[in-house]
Amino acid sequence: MEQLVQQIEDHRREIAAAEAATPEAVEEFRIRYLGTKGLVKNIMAEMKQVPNERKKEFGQVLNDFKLFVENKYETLKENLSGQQAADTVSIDWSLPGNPVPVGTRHPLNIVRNQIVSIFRRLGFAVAEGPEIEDDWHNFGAMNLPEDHPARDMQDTFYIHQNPSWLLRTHTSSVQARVMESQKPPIRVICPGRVYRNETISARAHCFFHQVEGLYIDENVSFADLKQTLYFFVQEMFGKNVKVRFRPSYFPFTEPSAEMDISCLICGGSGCNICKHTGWVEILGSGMVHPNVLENFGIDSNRYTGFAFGMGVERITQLKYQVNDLRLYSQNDVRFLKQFTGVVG
Ligand code: 2NM
Repeated sequence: MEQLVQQIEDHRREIAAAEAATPEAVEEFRIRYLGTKGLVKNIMAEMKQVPNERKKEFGQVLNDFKLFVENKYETLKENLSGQQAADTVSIDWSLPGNPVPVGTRHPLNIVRNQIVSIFRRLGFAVAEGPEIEDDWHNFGAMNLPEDHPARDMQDTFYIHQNPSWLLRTHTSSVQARVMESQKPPIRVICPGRVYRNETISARAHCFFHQVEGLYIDENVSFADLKQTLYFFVQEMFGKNVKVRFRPSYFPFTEPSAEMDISCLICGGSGCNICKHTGWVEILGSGMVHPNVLENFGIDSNRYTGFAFGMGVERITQLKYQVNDLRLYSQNDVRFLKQFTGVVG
């Protein structure tokens, strides 16, 4: 009998360490230890070899062992169903994922990129500069006299702490910095935000976006200006659009011209957008004033250049019929999402 008790102890250790990860393994455990031909039944059959006076004592050991094996079996079953619940209830791997909302490019950035890419194809490089400028780069170097109305507090934002600093009113200040640091030939475009002190309405804002261009070399003529800007308009608005130049005035160019295109809405027959003229203004341009060139030590007898400036809001309005400037900065998704998928 001592031998039998020892055997039971060995089995106990083996069973305590048993694991079952699948329903099949749990069933195998049941058959092996608790089945009709299983270990527990076999050991019980040994009872007849135990002397009568020790049968009661051995019966206790056997009973204990049987309960132990049954408990183990229940534990293995419970572990298995807990694991299955975790697998099936909390995560359904077949469900689609939560969509992450993706933003869209801002219409002004789309159009800015389109403008920039057209001029880059013509060999223009992109130049950028600071939005907080000094008087010289924004006004002085651009041939604006001290008493020019654009310098007035009403039109320009000056920095309170030091009024020799201001928010640039055009990106010509970037071109000033290019002329300061590079020698001709110069061929740059300057996209960026500019600031003007205006009352906010559907037609005016205290800031807007510009792309200005500058081309300086020997023998640059007004014909180059016209052909370059005509190419730009055809790429931007299509081959059927007509253009015209009207004489104008800017302190930094001489001669100066404003460029109109035939109205995209009515095709030239007259509508509200073109105020029944058939034409809409899109940019200002001119031959760089000799004073501007000389301000940067560029010999105006040897070099000539043309320059132009356009408002990105204006081009976007014409291209996408945006009729209220405020829409550009109100962050209204109903407006912005209309440009989903527009390339630029
Ligand atoms: C415009 C119209 C005409 C312009 C001139 C210059 C520079 F740097 F050459 F002096 N930059 N941009 C210019 C000329 C800008 O905007 C309506």
